[in-house]
Amino acid sequence: MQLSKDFLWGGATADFQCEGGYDEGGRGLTTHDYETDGNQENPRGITYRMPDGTIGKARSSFFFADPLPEGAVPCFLDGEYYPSLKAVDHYHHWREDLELLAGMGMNVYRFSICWSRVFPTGFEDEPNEAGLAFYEGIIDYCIELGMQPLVTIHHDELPVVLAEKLDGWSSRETIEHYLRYCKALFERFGGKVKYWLTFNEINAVRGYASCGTHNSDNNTHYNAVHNMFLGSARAVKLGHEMMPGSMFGTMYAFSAFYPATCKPEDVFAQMQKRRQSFYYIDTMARGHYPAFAQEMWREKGVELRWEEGDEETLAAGPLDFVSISYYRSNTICVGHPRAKEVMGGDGNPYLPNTPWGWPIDPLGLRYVLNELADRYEKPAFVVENGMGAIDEADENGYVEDDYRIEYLRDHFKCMMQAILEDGVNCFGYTMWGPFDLVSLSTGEMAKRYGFIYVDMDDKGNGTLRRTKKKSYDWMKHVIETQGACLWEE
Ligand code: BGP
Repeated sequence: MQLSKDFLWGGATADFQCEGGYDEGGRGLTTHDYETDGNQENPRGITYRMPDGTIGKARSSFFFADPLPEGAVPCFLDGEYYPSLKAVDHYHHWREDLELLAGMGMNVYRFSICWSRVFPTGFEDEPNEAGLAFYEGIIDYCIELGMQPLVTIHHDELPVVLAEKLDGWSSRETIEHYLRYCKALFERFGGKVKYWLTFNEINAVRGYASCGTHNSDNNTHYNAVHNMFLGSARAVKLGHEMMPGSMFGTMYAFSAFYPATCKPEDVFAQMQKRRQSFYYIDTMARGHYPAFAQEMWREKGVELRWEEGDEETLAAGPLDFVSISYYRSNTICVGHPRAKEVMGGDGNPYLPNTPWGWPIDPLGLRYVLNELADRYEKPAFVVENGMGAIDEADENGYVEDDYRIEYLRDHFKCMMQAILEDGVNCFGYTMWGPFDLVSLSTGEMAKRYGFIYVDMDDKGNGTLRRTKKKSYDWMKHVIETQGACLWEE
């Protein structure tokens, strides 16, 4: 069992989880800057001030975001820690970080561009040259080191000024600003970047941090996402016109869902649960809403603000490939409180969990890759996968991360079986967080994914020294042998 030489192996990051440098190079604030740290017990929050001066914090953990109260303005509060401001200081370590990745033999690097580094408020007519130059440095160095850049245009964040003035993706006007941003990227990086992702985890975004909306109710959410669909379709069309040969995807958080029992009602509930998230990628991959959307809007009390021409816009920019994150699987049963919501479900008694309670299910990756291939008949790319674990580094910064090796080995084998035995056209894999970075859901550093250890704790203390973990050399060998070594272990 061996993958072809042109299979793309790499790592994936997001700007606000690794860059830092929030006030350098003319960067404007981005919505995640206002997110505090947290942990498994205490959710992250967006801190805000009310017109009468009172302060508060709204839970911001991704899909489970709470609304900001009417009149609340996000702000920084004394005594709180905001991990994105410094993150792991990739802004000053990017050369070293890229060299370490290339040292493993990686031939692709997925990273996101911070919108507010390029358009600090989101409203400027012209891009910020220092922002473009920063990313050009990364792209050029990737190419020099033999890694294709894979760019996420919008990784769950907006310039704060734009979020405040327009209520983020609630407004149709945001689409125009997004397209001006896309155009600036295509103009500058066309010819150097072939693979683009218009949005990250489109089925998991909700609320202020990821959509820039103060509300997070269904009506706000589904209308905001409708605007994102339109923005994506127009970006794909524009990208194809400006950069012939370019390939566009959107990242879809693809947890497997299993019926909790073989009771027909549970199996049916599982199908309905799957549709909650297929809704997003069905629309973007096929260029039109699925038939079940009507009933979903009715059930959720959504009044979709259609405008003339929307149908044609969606149809004109379907995705070229489908990219997924895969971390875990869940089970669902009829009557489950989250049976009709995109995220949430129960664990699985047949599977072990990570320390963060995420079920470890390698076969689930093979399952979802097949599901994806059957449903869309488009090339697939696994752009996130990995294991958040507690790493104990010795005095030299070395970590014996056998648990990570085991997790990845089992997932790689299932991915290879999907490709080589089931015939799935999956052309790449980028592991999440190849060097340790800030966790999105909890804001911790303690939840580490990397092949490379970064000496920093949950509050930003540490030398920021980068050291190779045991998994680094293991991964290098996997890439060298195109996965063949996995079958000899
Ligand atoms: C995805 C996001 C990433 C990322 C990853 C791991 O949802 O696209 O930004 O962080 O999940 O999640 P976490 O950091 O919460 O462990």
